Amino acid sequence: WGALGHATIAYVAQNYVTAETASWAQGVLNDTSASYLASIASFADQFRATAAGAWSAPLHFIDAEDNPPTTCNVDFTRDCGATGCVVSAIANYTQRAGDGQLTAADTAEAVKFVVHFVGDITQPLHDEAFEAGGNGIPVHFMGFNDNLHSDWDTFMPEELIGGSSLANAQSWANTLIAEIDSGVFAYEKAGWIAGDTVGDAIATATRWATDGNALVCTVVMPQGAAALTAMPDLFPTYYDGVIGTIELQIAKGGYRLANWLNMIFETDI
Ligand code: DCM
Ligand code: DCM
Ligand code: DCM
Ligand code: ZN
Ligand code: ZN
Repeated sequence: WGALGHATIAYVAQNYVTAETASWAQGVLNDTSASYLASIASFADQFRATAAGAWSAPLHFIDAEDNPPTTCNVDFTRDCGATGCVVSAIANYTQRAGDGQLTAADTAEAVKFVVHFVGDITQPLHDEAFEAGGNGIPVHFMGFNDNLHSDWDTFMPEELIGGSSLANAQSWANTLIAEIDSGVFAYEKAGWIAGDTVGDAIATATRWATDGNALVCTVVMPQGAAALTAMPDLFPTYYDGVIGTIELQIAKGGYRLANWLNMIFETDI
């Protein structure tokens, strides 16, 4: 996701963490403001763009070597790669965030990575190898020549919300929180976190990746990539068909992140 998606996931999570988890995270991040998670939600994207952080680029995704739209699946052993992936990164930084023996700087870094990667794993194209997660699929959106990945990460969410500021993210988060509490997500939210355990983070995050990856076949490119490249513009027909899934995945990421942070704080890993 782009900056808007990550900050929105963070604000949703801030709403569902316990008071104890919030105090712990605010202490670790040395930030007691109302944006203590949202402010650091895109740190990993800024870090990855630096020479010192280039090693972390593969940690934002898992390249599932499946065959969409015919077949979608994730196999951790097959797909994670020698340099790591979003699943192994979530496991590593979950352990480090809860370790209790690391320096303050290393603990803060671990929490920042967890906040970002639990978000990225709900973006379906971050769970797909085909054309580098859609970066190699040229499309048109709102008159721009884009790639499909950037439209899912950034431009379709920004079209929905109208900007990418923290205020935009807080506003979107408030909408999603209402849907989670008593709206369209009220009955399915329990399924978003069912079985999640910090004691087996690889299995949990592989399940999250499998959930996102399935949407590549069913929602992102059900007729294949060539059909999307051939469209004069993804707006409005394709956009209208997928924007509800984008909202679902952002809400899911935030709700999961809150539960995950609560478990990191409460559990000896
Ligand atoms: N991006 C963004 N917001 C914009 C335009 C671009 O966040 N308005 C970029 C930042 C990242 C990319 O989108 O480089 C998404 O990165 P990815 O999801 O890593 O981790
Ligand atoms: N990305 C991905 N899968 C890949 C390669 C990249 O999901 N196999 C993501 C990471 C960023 C975006 O695509 O969100 C752009 O990556 P890059 O800047 O590395 O092209
Ligand atoms: N952009 C894009 N696709 C969109 C919207 C914007 O590729 N649907 C690009 C064009 C610019 C950058 O994002 O390179 C910033 O655009 P703007 O100044 O319109 O926000
Ligand atoms: Zn991305
Ligand atoms: Zn990322």
